[in-house]
Amino acid sequence: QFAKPEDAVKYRKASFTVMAAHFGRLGAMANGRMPYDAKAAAENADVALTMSKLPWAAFGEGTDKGDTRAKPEIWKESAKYKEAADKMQAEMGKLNVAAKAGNIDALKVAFGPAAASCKACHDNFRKD
Ligand code: ASC
Repeated sequence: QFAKPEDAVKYRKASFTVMAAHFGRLGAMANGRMPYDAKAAAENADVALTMSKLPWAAFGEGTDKGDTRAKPEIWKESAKYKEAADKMQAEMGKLNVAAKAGNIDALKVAFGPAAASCKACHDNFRKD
């Protein structure tokens, strides 16, 4: 799937980076830092949801070192990691549904739990 472990690390970081950019725009709308735009919200939510599915295949053998903040717990507590990853994807799915409801209140309701699911994983599985 990846020619070298470094390629997998680069790939997963890229998918998180793209997800964060689009998730951040949803947050800006939800928190009033950016005008609410239903069409843009739906588009950003689609990208975020698609990206949320990608990083997990890139945590294979040999990808625990190099240019990464991934903690060893990802591999030592892999069931717990998978649970956190699944939770985030589920929240991103709910956020996607909310973004397509076409009203800012739905977006506001779904954004907090989605952000919390990002943070939960960072707290336990990412350095600094
Ligand atoms: C974001 C982003 C994250 C999460 C996290 C939530 O917008 O880039 O990693 O939200 O900060 O606490």
